[in-house]
Amino acid sequence: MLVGIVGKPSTGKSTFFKAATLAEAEIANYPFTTIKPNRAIGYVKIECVDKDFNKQCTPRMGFCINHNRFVPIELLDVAGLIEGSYTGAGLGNQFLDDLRQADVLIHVIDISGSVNEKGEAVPALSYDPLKDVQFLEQEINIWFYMLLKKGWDKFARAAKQEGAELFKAVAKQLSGVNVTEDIAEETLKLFPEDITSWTEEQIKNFAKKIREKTKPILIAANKIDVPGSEKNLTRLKEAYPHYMIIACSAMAELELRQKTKDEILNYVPGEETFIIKKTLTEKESKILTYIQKEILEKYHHTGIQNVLNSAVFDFLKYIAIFPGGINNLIDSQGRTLPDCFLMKEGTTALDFAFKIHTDLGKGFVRAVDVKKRLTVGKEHILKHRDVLEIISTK
Ligand SMILES: Nc1nc2c(ncn2[C@@H]2O[C@H](COP(=O)(O)OP(=O)(O)OP(=O)(O)O)[C@@H](O)[C@H]2O)c(=O)[nH]1
Ligand SMILES: [Mg+2]
Repeated sequence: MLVGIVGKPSTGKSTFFKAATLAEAEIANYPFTTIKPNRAIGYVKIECVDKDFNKQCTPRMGFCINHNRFVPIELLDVAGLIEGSYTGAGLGNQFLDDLRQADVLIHVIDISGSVNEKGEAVPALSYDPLKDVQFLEQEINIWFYMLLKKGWDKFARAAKQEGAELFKAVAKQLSGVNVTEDIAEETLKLFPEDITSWTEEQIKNFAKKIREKTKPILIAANKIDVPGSEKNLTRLKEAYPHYMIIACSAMAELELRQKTKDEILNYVPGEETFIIKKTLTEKESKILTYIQKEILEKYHHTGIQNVLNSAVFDFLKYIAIFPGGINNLIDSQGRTLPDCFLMKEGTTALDFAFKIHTDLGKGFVRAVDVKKRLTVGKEHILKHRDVLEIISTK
């Protein structure tokens, strides 16, 4: 699972990335601070199944705090994109190639309106952040359009050739951006059969539809800590009722995560409260009181964990499945419930067996729903937080 973080310069993409991963990333209030992409592990948070068995798990990857399991995902923070990047403005859009493998994009917007369209600092609330929603989508759509256009002659030939299947040619051309044959085929069905007759508008529309399926975008309305930002948030939600928009303060999350790492606080990402473990300086105390009053009490979280969870579970509709034995939840190295896999909704017991190991899939005999202690077959559809044992001949 790869989550791309995108947006115009200085909206807080690297701050978001750093808050979610605690990896090193340069942060500064001038545009194009990030040039080379940053890649690191972040986490989605789920209610761990260990508590259903009165146990404490020991994850192989990620971690578990108070029965909150943090399952690893990959995050990618890229350079800022400005309007017309595809024509070479700003850093151009070459770096979009870094996002080819992304499964979902988080569009970080500066909801406090303190950054203009070029990413330059301006007084808070002086720029209208609503203007940023469309341009970014368009830039990403144009990226897809340009990739499509590169293969257009091939498509036209495939369309004319007896027996050649157009959707295969389209999927091949766009395989680098995760377009599968299924996606190409279902999207082509929405357009006239003869692609040589398509207008530019239709090609652009096709690129947009394919982009929506392979790189869906949700919005992180960042810098909500800046006084007056709530009004912009309300306007944004009203203007884009069908978008997934989550308010956040990457700066607050970074502060809480870093202080927890330094053992000054106890804070579990995504929670509404934190515990102070050491005497604070006056400055630290002031910052934390602000975070408590202006963010946690108002919004119930800093939003960073919610954005990641929403991207994976609400938007991409993944579920988390744990392998485990009906009589034993411990692996050969003594770890309890060591693994947790993120799978697409609709995953069957057989899909899960293949995910763990091809041999398990090939030799599949039956599976056991460990929580319910029920035997299930190949076609059994799994649910979020299922624990499954696979019985296989191999
Ligand atoms: N008030 C506030 N400021 C923030 C927040 N997140 C980031 N910032 C500030 O916004 C500025 C830009 O942050 P970066 O994380 O470097 O932004 P970026 O989007 O990665 O910028 P580029 O790499 O240049 O595209 C810095 O001064 C940050 O401290 C936030 O949640 N609240
Ligand atoms: Mg950056």
